[in-house]
Parts: sequence; C-alpha cells; structure tokens
Amino acid sequence: MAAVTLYDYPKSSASYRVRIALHLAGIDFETVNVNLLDGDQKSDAHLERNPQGLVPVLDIDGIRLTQSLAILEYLNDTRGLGLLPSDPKEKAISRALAYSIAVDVHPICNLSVMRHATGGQDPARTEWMHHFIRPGLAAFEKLLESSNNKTFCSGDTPGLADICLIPQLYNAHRWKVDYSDLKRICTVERLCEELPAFQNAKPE
Ligand SMILES: N[C@@H](CCC(=O)N[C@@H](CS)C(=O)NCC(=O)O)C(=O)O
Repeated sequence: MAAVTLYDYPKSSASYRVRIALHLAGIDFETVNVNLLDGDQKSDAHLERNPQGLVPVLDIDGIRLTQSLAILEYLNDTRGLGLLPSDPKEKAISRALAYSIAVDVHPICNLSVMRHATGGQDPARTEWMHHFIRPGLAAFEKLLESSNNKTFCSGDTPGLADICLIPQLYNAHRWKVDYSDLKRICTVERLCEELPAFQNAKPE
C-alpha cells in the first residue's frame, strides 16, 4: 500500500474536496475505489475503515482519517496550505461559507438520504436535488457578496470555501441546476478551473 491512500469515489463531493487539497499540497497518493452505486461503502472491509460507511477515508502519516473537513484542516495544519485566513474574524467567515455547503447542503443531497426520502427515482430525486442545491448556492452567493471582494471566496488564493464550493458545483451540473446568474460563484469557478490542483482532482 502507498504511503498515502485515499478511499475514494470519483463523483463523491466529499472525496473531491480531499483530492483538491492533496493536489494543492503536492502529495502523491493512490486511490482505492469504493463504488457507492454497488454499495461497497457498506462492505465489511469499508466499515472496518469507517464505521459510518462513507467516503472519503484517508490513510496518511500513519493514521487513518475520516470526515473531509477534518482531513482538510489536518492537511492545512501539517502542510501549510493557507486554506484559512489568519485573522479570526475572516477565518470564521471563511468557515461559515464552507460549512454552508459541507454541513447544510451536501448532507441532505447525500445518496442514502436522497434515496430514503424520494425512493431514488425520477422525478422525485431530481426535484429533491433542485429543491436544496439551488437555494444553497443562492445563499452562498449572498454570503460571498456581503463578506468580501476577494479574488477567490476568502482571499487571493484558493481556500476551504473554494474547496467545498467546486465539488458542489460539479453536483449542480450533474443535476442540471442552473446557477449562471450567480456571478461571484461563476467567477470563482472559472478561477479554480485554471488551477492544476482543481483540474487534477476532477471526477473524470
Ligand atoms: N461529512 C462527511 C460526509 C461524507 C459523505 O457523505 N460521503 C458520501 C459521498 S459524497 C458517501 O459516502 N455516501 C454513501 C452513502 O450515502 O451511502 C464528510 O465530509 O466526509
């Protein structure tokens, strides 16, 4: 096994966040695919890694980590990624942006939640996704407008909020949620798309 192993599913937005951060840190890692559609996340082997039955799981520095936000903070602390502003007020605002997606929008759009709530079939599942993703992004746009006039979400380099936003936008594309009117978000998306770390982390 490589020194750094990510238990991953390409389309998982929580895994996508970790891939971006690993690339930003320039860390070589291998991925082990946990196929969520086949139910691999509930296999004994994966439950051994993460009793929550979720990806991502990251093996790094001799420890096993779960929870993408905790992993991002670990990489930030140990690899000096500068994902959060140093000013406490700016830091709180930056975390609030990131959490508005990672803690509020993403969990209700999770595969198991969506399937349980809708039966997992169209049109119910698409309606579910639209019901939560679009307002979540519109709120993010307002938070961005009111909190700063920076290049990326929280500064002139990509940070925690950008890393949470971009996978959520990928998800919005998948479900055909239109957010082209959300100009700040579209600007951040364009900027991130130019960066190799974001390009290399893409699901495809
Ligand atoms: N809070 C967790 C959420 C992880 C999560 O929801 N992962 C999804 C993929 S994005 C998953 O494994 N879903 C499997 C399932 O719902 O059965 C994190 O940020 O790591």
